[in-house]
Amino acid sequence: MSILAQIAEHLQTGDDEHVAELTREALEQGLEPKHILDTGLIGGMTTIGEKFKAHDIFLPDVLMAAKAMYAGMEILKPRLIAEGIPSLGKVILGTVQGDLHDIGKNLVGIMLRGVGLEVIDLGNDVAPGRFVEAATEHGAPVIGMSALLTTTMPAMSQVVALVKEQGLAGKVKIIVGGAPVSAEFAREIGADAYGFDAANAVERVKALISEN
Ligand code: B1M
Repeated sequence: MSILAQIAEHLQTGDDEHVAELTREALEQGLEPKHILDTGLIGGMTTIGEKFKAHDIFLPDVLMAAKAMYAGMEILKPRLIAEGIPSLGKVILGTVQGDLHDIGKNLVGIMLRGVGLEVIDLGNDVAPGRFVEAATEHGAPVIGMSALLTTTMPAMSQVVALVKEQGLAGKVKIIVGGAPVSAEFAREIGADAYGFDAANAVERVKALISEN
């Protein structure tokens, strides 16, 4: 098995120590950092996303894989930064105001980072204006919001309204998700997309960025 296939394999079992060790070894063998990232780390994470989507694995498996991915990325980071690998795009992410649930939002963030997107994570309990400010400050084309409470879902429509008020509609696209959120709700409030799970969120965000 090639060293990159081994990295992908160990990432899927959440073996962060081996992922770090093999990533270091791959660099020593002269492999390109971007090739190690795309084929080894992102390759492994993509399989994790597919398995999670198919319900073949569960949340703890994804979190373990994410930890292993970070271990490999830590080794590659100095080389990737030095070589100036461009990000696929920026996404502002957060859980809406009044809502402290952040597990799903963090999973979405991990999966987005896994495909090479730059995620600016504002955390949880994020005020509507903060999402819009951050999008302007970072020049991000996408805002992603998560809500787990029916009582906090209206905060999502406040962000959509603010984006329109500030003349950013079309330039800044909005994706919403979370257990009580539906595609119908997303349409009703004028959001650009709805993600039903983390893997679907990745597909939808990539589509929104390519539309811009
Ligand atoms: Co709370 N809670 N909780 N809770 N909690 C729920 C959501 C609830 C459904 C439980 C229940 O009653 N059956 C209920 C909400 C009822 C409702 O409004 N309809 C509830 C309640 C009532 C509350 C409190 C009010 C309880 C209280 O204090 N009386 C309180 C509110 C606090 C607050 O936020 N202000 C509260 C508190 C908490 C804890 C702090 C204890 C904890 C959160 C810890 C944390 O997040 N750090 C907690 C938890 C863990 C849950 C449950 C059990 C699990 C949520 C979770 O993490 N799921 C939840 C019951 C449930 O959902 N079954 C419940 C796993 C996670 C991976 O899934 O977040 O859905 P999820 O994310 C998915 C998708 O939704 C999607 O992708 C993810 C991966 O597939 N997704 C997106 C999420 N965000 C997305 C964004 C996207 C796209 C997709 O685009 C940007």
